[in-house]
Amino acid sequence: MPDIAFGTSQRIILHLDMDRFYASVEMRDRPKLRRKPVVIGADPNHGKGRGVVATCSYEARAFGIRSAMPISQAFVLCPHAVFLSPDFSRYVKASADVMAILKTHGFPLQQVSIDEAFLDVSRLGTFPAATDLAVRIKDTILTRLGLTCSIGLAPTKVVAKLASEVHKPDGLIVVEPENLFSFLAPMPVRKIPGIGKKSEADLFDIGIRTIRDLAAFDIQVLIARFGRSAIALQDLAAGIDRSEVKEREGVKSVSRETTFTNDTDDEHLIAVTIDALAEEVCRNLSDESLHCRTVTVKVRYQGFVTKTKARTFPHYTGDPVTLRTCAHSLIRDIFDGRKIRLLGIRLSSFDTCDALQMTLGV
Ligand code: TTP
Ligand code: CA
Repeated sequence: MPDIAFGTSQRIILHLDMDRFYASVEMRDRPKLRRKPVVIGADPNHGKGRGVVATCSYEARAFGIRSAMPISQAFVLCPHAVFLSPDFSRYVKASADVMAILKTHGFPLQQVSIDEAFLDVSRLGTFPAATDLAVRIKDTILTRLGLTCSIGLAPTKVVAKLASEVHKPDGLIVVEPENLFSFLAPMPVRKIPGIGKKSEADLFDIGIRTIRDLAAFDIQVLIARFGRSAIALQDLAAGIDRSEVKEREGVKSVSRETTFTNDTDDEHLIAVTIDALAEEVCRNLSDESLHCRTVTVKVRYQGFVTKTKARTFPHYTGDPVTLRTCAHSLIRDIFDGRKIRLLGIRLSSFDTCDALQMTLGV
């Protein structure tokens, strides 16, 4: 039976998150970029570019640039930044190198994204021992790979993840059981996984702003207003989180999407774009030695209406021709003649769980 976290937990969870990951790989490999505002993402095209920012250096963040921001806005904020298109194969390699270092310690490992993983280091027995390990991991990643990361150590996964965020870059925050609640209490409720913009606004309406407010609120009132899910949210607010580090939860999908420079209904351009996207996702699939069963095509029309259509094969395949042909047939099924803004392809249902979830959209 897993421990409950608050106060009595014996669990020690380590969460590692690489700092400004894609930008760090670029700056490591091209020293001239260091200390400069570097933006990885779509082509800004002198301010007319239509994709988004994948990530950026902290120097670029000082100008207000953020992940997922339109690249045109990033260009306005800092026109003299160095804008680079992503080179995913190098990020995937760096990610694999980081995960290999984490694996050497023999603790249960759950990779949750390209640059993020949990380790269950409870076996070490004490937080000071776990802290020593965290220092060693940070040191190894820096000396062997030339990259920095931030680590959180805590009795639960949710708190370990929050802890890794608070002191970026190159952070190490340890939240021992007795400090769990004082760590969580002042944070905005939005920090709790499962509370998005909408729930945050609903909670604000009844005067709940911080995690402390949520933990102390009458649960019956919360249930009446938000349903049974309020119980789990209040548990998380009290530091109770029984979720375990799941070793085999890895890759769920490999995807790639692109925004057209001008919205288009040109069938030739659409077909060529599908070819290029298919080639890229198939390359990622083969880099990771994966086979998949499901192909999903996504179309965003002018006005942002988005449609997806998927097909699942009875057998696993890594064959680029099969996957590309499938993508073409899916796009024929959903293309209704309207002008398209964005096209994407996702491959999923893998035959191995050894890799990572990657959304390679810019
Ligand atoms: P994050 O860990 O969210 O961000 P980061 O590593 O760039 O920065 P931080 O130091 O704050 O952790 O994402 C990891 C990588 O995933 C990021 O380097 C690029 C990619 N990514 C996108 O492509 N689009 C996105 O919207 C986000 C958030 C990340
Ligand atoms: Ca990161």
